[in-house]
Amino acid sequence: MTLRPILIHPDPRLKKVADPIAEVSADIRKQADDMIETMYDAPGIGLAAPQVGILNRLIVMDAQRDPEAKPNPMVLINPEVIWESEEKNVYEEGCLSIPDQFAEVERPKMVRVRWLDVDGKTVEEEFDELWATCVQHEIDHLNGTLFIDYLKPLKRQMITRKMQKLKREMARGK
Ligand code: K1U
Ligand code: ZN
Repeated sequence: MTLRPILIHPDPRLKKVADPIAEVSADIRKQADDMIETMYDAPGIGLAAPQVGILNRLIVMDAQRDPEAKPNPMVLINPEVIWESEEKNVYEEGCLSIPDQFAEVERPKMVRVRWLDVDGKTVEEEFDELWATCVQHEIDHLNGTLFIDYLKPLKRQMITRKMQKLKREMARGK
C-alpha cells in the first residue's frame, strides 16, 4: 500500500466534479487500499479521491469512536444519497485538506446512501450521527464542495488566507 499526499485548499482539483467509476477494477481496489492507509495515517475518519488528486467517485470512511475497536474501513464507489431526514444535526467539522480549521455545519441527521462495494455489488445503508455527517462531507468532496462553502464569506475567506499562508510556508520547507 502507498501513502498518497493530501491536497491542501485552495487547489483547483478540490473544486471539480469527479467522474463516476465505470468498472471496479484491480486498479480501483488498489486506489481504495492506498486511500484507507492514507486516511488512517493522517489521521482522519474519511477521505475522498479528489483529496489525493484522483478525480473519480470513491470515498473511504471509518467513523467509529471506540479507540479499542478493530479498524473496519468502508469503501464506497459512486455513492449517492437516496434519502435524507428532515431532522438536522450540527457537527463541528474538520477536513484533511484544510488542516487545523474547524467549524459547525448543519446537515441532515440521517441519510440513506447507495453505492458499489469493492466487488462491484450495489449496497444501500442508512447512516446516522457522525457517520451521516462524514458520508455527506465526503460526497461533497466528489462534487467539489468543501465544508467551508457552508460558512459566511468572511469566515471562509479568513480560512482560505490561512491555508494560502500555510502552503507558502510548506513550499519554503518551514
Ligand atoms: O474528508 C476529510 O477531509 C476527512 C475529515 C472527515 C470529517 C471530519 C469531521 C466531520 C466530517 C468529516 C476528517 O477526518 S478530519 C479529522 C478528524 O475528524 C479526526 C481525526 C482523528 C480522530 C478523529 C477525528
Ligand atoms: Zn474534507
